[in-house]
Amino acid sequence: MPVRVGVIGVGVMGAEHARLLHREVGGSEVSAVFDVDPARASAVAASSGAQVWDDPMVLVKDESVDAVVVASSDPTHEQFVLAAVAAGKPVLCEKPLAPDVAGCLRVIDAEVTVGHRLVSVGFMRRFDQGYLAIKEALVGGELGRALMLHCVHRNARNAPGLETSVLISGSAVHEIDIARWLLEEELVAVTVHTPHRGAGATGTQDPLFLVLESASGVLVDVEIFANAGYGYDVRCELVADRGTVSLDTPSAIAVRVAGQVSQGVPADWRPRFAEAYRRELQDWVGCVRSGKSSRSASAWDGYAATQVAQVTIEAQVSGRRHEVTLPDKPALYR
Ligand code: ISE
Repeated sequence: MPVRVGVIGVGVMGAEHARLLHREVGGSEVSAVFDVDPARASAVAASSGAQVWDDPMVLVKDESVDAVVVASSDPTHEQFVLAAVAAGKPVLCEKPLAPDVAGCLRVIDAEVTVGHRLVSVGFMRRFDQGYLAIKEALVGGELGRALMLHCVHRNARNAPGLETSVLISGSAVHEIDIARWLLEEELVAVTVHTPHRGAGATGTQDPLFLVLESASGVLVDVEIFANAGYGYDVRCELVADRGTVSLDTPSAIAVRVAGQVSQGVPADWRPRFAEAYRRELQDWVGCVRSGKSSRSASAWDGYAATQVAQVTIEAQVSGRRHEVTLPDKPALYR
């Protein structure tokens, strides 16, 4: 029997998750859809054969729903994740788990009370082949000890008037999570530097340059540039004491004509990480069926990412180095 998934929130990401679950992920079907925009819900339901619900809290509990994807607006994530946990149903929540630390901790408390993992958080880069290859190279030992991680995260254009804090909580949060995942340790301090504003900054401090410190002393620098203009460009280089491994923007083709070579640059994250999203959903559905824990980020990872992002936002305002303190990790997440 396929896993019957209810999707809450079918904007850009939710609609894509519904499409993938319906057409490309094996062992799943979309049985229920909710969105604050009934027309959007109806369109996605029609294309995936799902039922439209007008109350997401009822959707979560209904017997026609085995598992839940939460892709609604960030501030609503906590309530829907808590409802899924209360119903004993696996839930994959788009990042962030919650925009605030308190909300993340409430989810952790609820999951610890249940006593087993139900919550996965959609940091899809953990399923990107490039990042998986970097992790494999590091774990393999040939490179030696990690010293630094250089990250570039550029969007072509972001919403005008974007709050500077969203560069951190909405974008750099991916580097915060992937650094923790690659290095397998927590981040304990952060300093934010502010270069000249880019032409497209429109009032936002854009770009930003973050320097994060891991518990063992690895330095992670992140250039976050929301209005780079030319395209979506995510890069990562791990520098270790015997070598480096780096991820550049994968390009399917290079065009050579009239003495020039050109390669396309993705327009945004969706084409760049399309395969990672598919693999993330396939892993999650597989784990829902088998009962095994997903390789996705856990509620603890979601909390840690939000906690570091919040401290980074404070560091951006103060211009000083800020330390990150986390409580002991509950046994459920060790
Ligand atoms: C967006 O919200 C995402 O989550 C993308 O993965 C990220 O690359 C982009 O910068 C964010 O705006």
